[in-house]
Amino acid sequence: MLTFHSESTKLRRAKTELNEGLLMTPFECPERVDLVLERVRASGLGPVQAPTRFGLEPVLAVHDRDYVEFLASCWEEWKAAGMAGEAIPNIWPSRSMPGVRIPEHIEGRLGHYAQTGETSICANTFEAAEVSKDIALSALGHTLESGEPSFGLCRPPGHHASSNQFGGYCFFNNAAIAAEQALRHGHSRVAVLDIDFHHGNGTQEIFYARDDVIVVSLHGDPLHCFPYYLGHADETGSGRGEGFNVNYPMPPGTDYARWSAALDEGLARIRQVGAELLVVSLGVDTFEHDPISSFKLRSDDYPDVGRRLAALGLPTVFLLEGGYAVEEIGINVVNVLSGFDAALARVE
Ligand code: SS9
Ligand code: ZN
Repeated sequence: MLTFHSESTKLRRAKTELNEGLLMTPFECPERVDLVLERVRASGLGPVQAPTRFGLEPVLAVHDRDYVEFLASCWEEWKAAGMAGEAIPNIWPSRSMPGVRIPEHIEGRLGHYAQTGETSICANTFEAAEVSKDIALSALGHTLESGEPSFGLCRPPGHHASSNQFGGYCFFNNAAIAAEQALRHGHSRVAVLDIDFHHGNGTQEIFYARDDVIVVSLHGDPLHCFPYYLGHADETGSGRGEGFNVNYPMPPGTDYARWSAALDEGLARIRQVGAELLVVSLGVDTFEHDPISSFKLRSDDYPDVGRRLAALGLPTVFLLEGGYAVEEIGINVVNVLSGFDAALARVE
């Protein structure tokens, strides 16, 4: 399998994440990329290639222009306003303020475009987000051309980013950007399968009213887990998109037996609707030792995840999302990918 990687994903090196009432060193750190890459190389998964540049047009196909412009200028505006630390939102238009306008001051605009308060915007956040989506689009391009699977070593991740808000470490929704481009390159139906521990609320929002992209997400039950306010099983899509959003919320402590049963159901639905290409939002924060999640998947379970995905028989693009047990992230990610490759080899 071909991997797409760029050292520029590490340009974002945030110093602060608001977690448990403390400003901590962010869980979503550049070392994650190094460790996945190291394992890709050590395991002989396949060649590693640099991404090509695609500009902002594919981004604007899923994100609002004013949101993208905000991300592009936020850090400079924040510094110009004399702020001492990183741009961390601390005020939002709330339910008790209906019909609000977007203010001019950067502090107010930051809150307008933020879903959550843990993720800071710092130097080169926009640049890293641009490279991350270029990696996703390069991986998609390779799969469209060759039919072969590919892996985009994306960072920052994307699945929490909605059409007009960042959050949960995500700025551009890499999976949504790739799925939308797959449609524009002639596919009529694409599946996004999100196996990150957290619900892919951004991807859900972007495609909620549509039937050309089916979104299937397996995740911690939002009653107990971030992002808390979306991801319930009765969120099934709206209008013509009814039935094309499929959520599998599962309780803290979920193990591979239960999780893989949900995976099989999700895969059956993807098969049933006739999806022609699969984009996998590949988070490995389902791992038993992940520091911010609560599922119980083991490193040895991940090759079987890859095998089950391969059985769908679709052209497949894997895009990295979360995974914060940094020491094991490479093993867990590459276990999925090599399980997938091994199953394909058996069919050929
Ligand atoms: C846990 C807080 C979780 C954000 C997690 C974002 C995951 C992105 N106490 N904070 S994959
Ligand atoms: Zn996650």
